[in-house]
Amino acid sequence: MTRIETIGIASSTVLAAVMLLVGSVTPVAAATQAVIDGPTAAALCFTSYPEVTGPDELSLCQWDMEVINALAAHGTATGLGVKVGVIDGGVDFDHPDLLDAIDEELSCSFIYSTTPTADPAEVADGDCSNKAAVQDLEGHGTHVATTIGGRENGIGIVGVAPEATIVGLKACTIAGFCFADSVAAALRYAGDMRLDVVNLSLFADPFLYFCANEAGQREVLKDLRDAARYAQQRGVVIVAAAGNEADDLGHPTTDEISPDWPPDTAEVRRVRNNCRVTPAELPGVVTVSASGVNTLAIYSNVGGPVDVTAPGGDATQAPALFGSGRVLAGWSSTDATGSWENIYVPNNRAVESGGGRYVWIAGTSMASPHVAGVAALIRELHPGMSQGAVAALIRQTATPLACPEDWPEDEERQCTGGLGNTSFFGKGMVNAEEAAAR
Ligand SMILES: [Ca+2]
Ligand SMILES: [Ca+2]
Repeated sequence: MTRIETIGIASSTVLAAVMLLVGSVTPVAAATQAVIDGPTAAALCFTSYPEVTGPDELSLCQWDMEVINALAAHGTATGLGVKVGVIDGGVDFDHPDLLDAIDEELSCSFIYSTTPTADPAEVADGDCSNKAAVQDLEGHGTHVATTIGGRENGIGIVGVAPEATIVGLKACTIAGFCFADSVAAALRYAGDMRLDVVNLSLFADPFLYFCANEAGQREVLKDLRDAARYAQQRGVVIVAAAGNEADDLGHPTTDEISPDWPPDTAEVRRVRNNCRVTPAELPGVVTVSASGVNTLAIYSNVGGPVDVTAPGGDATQAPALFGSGRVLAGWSSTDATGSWENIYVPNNRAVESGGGRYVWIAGTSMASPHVAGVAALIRELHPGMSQGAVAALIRQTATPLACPEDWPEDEERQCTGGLGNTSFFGKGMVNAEEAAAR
C-alpha cells in the first residue's frame, strides 16, 4: 500500500546533524484554514530554511534539493531525453510543473475491473489508449513525479531532473492500494518500452511481507521478482522506497498489517528472512531509506537492502519550521479523496503557486524519487550504461554517512556498519552533483 506518511511518535532525542542546518525556531502562525499562496510560502521558507536557494517561486522551501546538491548538478545534466516511469497512483496531466513533462503516449493504467478499491475512472483493463485512466485522483503520484521532473519555469518547485520525461504508470488505486498484479504488469511494460528508470514509492499489496514458505504468497513473490528481472534485463533502473514501518528489513520479526485486503483479515504473524517486502527487497533494486533535516526519519525501514538514503522528511525533527521539515512537491488538481481540503489546507501544509497545488508530506515515498531523479541525470550523461552500472554509480557517488552518534538504545532499529556503509543509510546520502560529475 502506498504510504504517504506515517504519523510518528514524538522523539525528544536530538541526533547528530549530518545534513543541513535549519533556521532558528520560527513558529508558523496558527492554522489559517486557507491555502497558502506562493509569496507567503516563500517568505516562510526563507525564515525556516535560510541556506536554501533556487530559481522557482517555492525553491526556498526545497531543503531536500539542497541536501542532495540537485541545483549544482543542473549545469551538467537535467535528465533531458530520459524516460522515467512513475509506478504509482497516476499523474496530474494538468499540473503546471509537469507541463510538457509527461509522455502521454507511453503513459498507461494497469488497474483492472477486478482490482479492489479502484474508482471506475481508473480502470483501463490493459488498454493503454485510455489516457483518462492515468489521471491522478489523489496526489501521491503527482508528488513523486514533480520531485523527479518538476520543471524550472518560475513557478512551484524544481525537480531533481527538470527536463526528464515522466511516464505515468498507474498501479495504485485511489484508495492507495497497489496490488501485486498491477505492479508486476507495470514493471513488465516498463521493460517492453525500455524506460530508463522507474520509481516505486510503494509496497505491493496485499502483503507487506510476502513469505516464500506460504504457497499463495510464494507465487506472487516469484511473479514480482520475475517482472523486476524482466525490466532490469531490458535496461530499466528500478528505484524503490524502503518502506515506512520502522522495521529492520535484515531482521524482520512481526508483520501485523497483512493481508491488508480484504478489510479486517490482517493477522499478527512472525516473519523471517524468507519473507520479502516488494519491490524494496528484490535483487538489484536501488532501495532508499528516508532522512529528515537531521538524521534518519522516525518511520524509515532500514537494513541490508538499503542502498542509499535521501530526504523523505520527518516532522518530529523540525516541528516548528514551516512544513515541519517534510518535503514540498506537487499535488493533484483532481484529488477526489478530500485530502487537500481536509488534511493539508487546515494544517498549513497546502500551497498554491502558478495555479498548481503543492503539499508538505513525509515518507520513504518522498525519498525514493530523489534517487530516481539522480538515475535520470546519470542516464542522460551515459545513455549506454547498463542499469546495474547506473545503480553502482548512485551508490559510489553518495555522500558517506556514519551511524548516528546518539541513537536511543531501546529503539528496534539499531545502526550497524561504518562510515559509508551502514544499515541506516546504505552508502550514504544520494548526491546529484557528484553523480553528474562522473
Ligand atoms: Ca517549477
Ligand atoms: Ca537494494
